[in-house]
Amino acid sequence: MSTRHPTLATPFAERANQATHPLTNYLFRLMELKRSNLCLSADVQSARQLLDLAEKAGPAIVVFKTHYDLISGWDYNPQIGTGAKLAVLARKHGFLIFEDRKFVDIGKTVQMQYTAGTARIIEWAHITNANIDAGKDMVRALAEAAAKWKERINYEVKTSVTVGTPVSEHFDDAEEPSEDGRRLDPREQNGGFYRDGRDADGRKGSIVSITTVTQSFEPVDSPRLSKNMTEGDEVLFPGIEEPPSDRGLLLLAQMSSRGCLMTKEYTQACVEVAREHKSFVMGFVSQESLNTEPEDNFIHMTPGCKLPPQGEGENGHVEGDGLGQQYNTPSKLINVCGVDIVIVGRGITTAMDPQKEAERYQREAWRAYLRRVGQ
Ligand code: 6AU
Repeated sequence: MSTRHPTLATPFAERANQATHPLTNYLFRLMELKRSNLCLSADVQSARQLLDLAEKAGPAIVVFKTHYDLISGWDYNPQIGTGAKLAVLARKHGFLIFEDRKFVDIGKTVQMQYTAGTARIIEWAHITNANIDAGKDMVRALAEAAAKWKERINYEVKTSVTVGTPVSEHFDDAEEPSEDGRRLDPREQNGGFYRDGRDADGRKGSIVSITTVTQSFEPVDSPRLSKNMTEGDEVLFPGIEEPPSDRGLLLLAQMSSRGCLMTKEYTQACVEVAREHKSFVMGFVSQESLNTEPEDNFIHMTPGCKLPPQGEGENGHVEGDGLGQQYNTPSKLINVCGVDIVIVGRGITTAMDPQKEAERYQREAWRAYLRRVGQ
């Protein structure tokens, strides 16, 4: 760990002013406002449990971390699905969404995994992360995808509908992909009927008109994640504006697991890549602060965090999980190792009362931060 890098003694409010990434600036201000440097790792089984946890723990946290691929019943609908619902809760309680996707592949593949496919991570996750074993071009590829997406999101799809009488050449049997690339059931394009006018049961239907949908892009100002969701969508966490539409990346620089194969050279390469992509890379998932150059102001988020059971004192020993995970207390990680945000999963999710436990972690982690900056 760097010895007393200036960021270790600098309050988050000041680091916000120095931040080059708009989302890092926002996150530091949110942390001061909520007096929280806690990220909840919501590794639960179902989408219902996930949303319930976000609703309950939302007030205590600043980042909500997901692994969308371990959630059963994840609804991929971009407007009303799980990501969009999470975005509504993020607006209401004031937290950022971090999809812990750990991208690692060639540039083109990670671009597609990030922006397209089933989950369309970029649509609902403010932050994601990457393992840079595949090389630094992958980070550039993700940065370019995020920049392109941001450019596009500032234009809202305007839909206009016209109705007319069908002509025979409209009824060709080839399936066409929808706007989002999905193969459409021919009935989806034809009001519930197959193209020869039969419905699914083989009955003839009579077609009196055909609807044409035209889409164009118009500029919009709002950076909100999900533009089409209305129910409860207007509730905005007080005291701060909506987060910017910029996306952020954390580099997986060190891991909490026993026997981790990431070398010092790998970690150093992460730091160098981060410095090259300051407008996209916010910082690191790491076990210690990696800020060493005077102008470094990266944010550090750290998993492998647990408090000893109540009554054992904040520095008591915490056992690993028997599957390689190792734990440290918030006090050690924040004060000694110099990290900014602790990532807590099972310490909260398996508690009898996850809401109260999240509040206890929030208090402990914030107290450790205040001690570190001498407040
Ligand atoms: O608190 P836990 O042990 O229940 O959960 C820790 C969470 C899990 C891991 O996938 C993740 O943190 N994690 C990561 C991340 C965030 O990338 C890196 C790491 O080194 N260790 C780790 O546990 O969702």
